[in-house]
Amino acid sequence: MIDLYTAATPNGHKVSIALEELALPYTLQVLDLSLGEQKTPAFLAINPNGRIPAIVDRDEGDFAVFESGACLMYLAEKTGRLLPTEVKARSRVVQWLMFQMGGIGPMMGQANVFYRYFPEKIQPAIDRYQGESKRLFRVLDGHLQDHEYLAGDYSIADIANWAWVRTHRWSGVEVDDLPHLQRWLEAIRARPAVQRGLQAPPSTLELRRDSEEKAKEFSEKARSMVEMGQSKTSA
Ligand SMILES: N[C@@H](CCC(=O)N[C@@H](CS)C(=O)NCC(=O)O)C(=O)O
Repeated sequence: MIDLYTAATPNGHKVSIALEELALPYTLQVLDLSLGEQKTPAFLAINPNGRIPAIVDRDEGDFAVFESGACLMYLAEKTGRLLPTEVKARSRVVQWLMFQMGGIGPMMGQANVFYRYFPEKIQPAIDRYQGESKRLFRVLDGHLQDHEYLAGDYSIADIANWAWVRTHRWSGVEVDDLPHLQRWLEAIRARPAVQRGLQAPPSTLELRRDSEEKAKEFSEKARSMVEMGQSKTSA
């Protein structure tokens, strides 16, 4: 059995989607990030970086894994699925996984901070992170023009990128002019395991439907989390 320490965020959903796709049994340990539950000594013993997601594999001597990309690779390797073993095929998946970990995630994350959470609107910072997110979306769109998935068959690279790109409206970045990216977003959204993973735990904010008021409430909670993360003593 695997314990998944998580919250309803793109990084958290990457791992719950992978667990669902791989049909691995798991328990859900939902942390309230606005209360700082990711900074408790008990959780820091699992992830010294004090962030979700992390997993603990109870069948492997309580082996702990942090960083969502590392969690995806661990689960794929444990089951022999969603990550090929042949050297070049594996490298292609890892390349697109790293593209998300080093590009899409950080850029969209900072777009959210400056566009949604910061009380001051610093327009050059908003433009920088939204612009860089859009540039990365164009890279995905160009690649998906002649590839069904990012790297051969559906893989952890698709799961990682999809969990972030699907939240593009929250970052204030549109994809109307990116038809191949839209096709891929819809194809992955239609997978039953993806739908189940998104319920673990359910998104607090449904990006297509929620009211401005709910978005504001969510942003305020996220802002206090960002401020807490800036404290010098924080993990
Ligand atoms: N690179 C890390 C990023 C993890 C991360 O930023 N997690 C966020 C939620 S998506 C978090 O735990 N935030 C709480 C905090 O900043 O204290 C990963 O991919 O696992």
